Amino acid sequence: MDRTKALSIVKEQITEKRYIHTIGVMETAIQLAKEYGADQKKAETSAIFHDYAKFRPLDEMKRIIVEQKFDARLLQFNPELWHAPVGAYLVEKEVGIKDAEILNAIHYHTSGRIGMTLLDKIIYLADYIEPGRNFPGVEEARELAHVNLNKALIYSVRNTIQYLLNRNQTVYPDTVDFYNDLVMKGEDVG
Ligand code: DGI
Ligand code: FE
Ligand code: FE
Repeated sequence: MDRTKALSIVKEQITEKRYIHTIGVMETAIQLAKEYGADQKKAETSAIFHDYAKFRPLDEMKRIIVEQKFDARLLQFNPELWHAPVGAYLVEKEVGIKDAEILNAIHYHTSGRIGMTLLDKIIYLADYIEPGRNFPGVEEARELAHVNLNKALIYSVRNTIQYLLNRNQTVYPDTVDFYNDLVMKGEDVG
């Protein structure tokens, strides 16, 4: 889809602040796609729509998770996780995007998963390091992102898990699986 058209669609779904975040994710994702040889257009489209469902009412998101038979455990974990799979579903249904790689990148952009594709990884990381982000560790993640994609991902997901643990929050199993998968593959080496 044409960039201007895609941005105008998503702009109606989210706040101004979230829209600025979305532009940052888009620019970062295109840059990472260039550096790591991914499809730049798919990176652009995935990034533009990644937070499409961020402001949907919780009861609507809950209903979609149940009806679409998404992982039922989601309902036991932080509702911050819900907009990702729900976004993938709504972007297909309401915007008509059918590309499975793009829909997966949106679906897993918050939790991560075992066997992340290159596009999944780029969207996950671009969301984490876009220029508007400002939290402890983001500078290190930004530097690593342009040196070693997998090292940057391990650093980022470790930082997120530590953040959740420090606040006595739960950690969704797919996030732990994502972390373990990268470490077991030795993908932080090199
Ligand atoms: O939608 P964004 O704010 O751009 O970013 P996101 O989709 O990565 O959402 C991240 C939020 O989700 C962050 O505040 C941490 C929170 N969260 C809660 N439980 C989990 C979790 N993130 C992960 N990866 N795993 C969890 O179990
Ligand atoms: Fe998100
Ligand atoms: Fe985001």
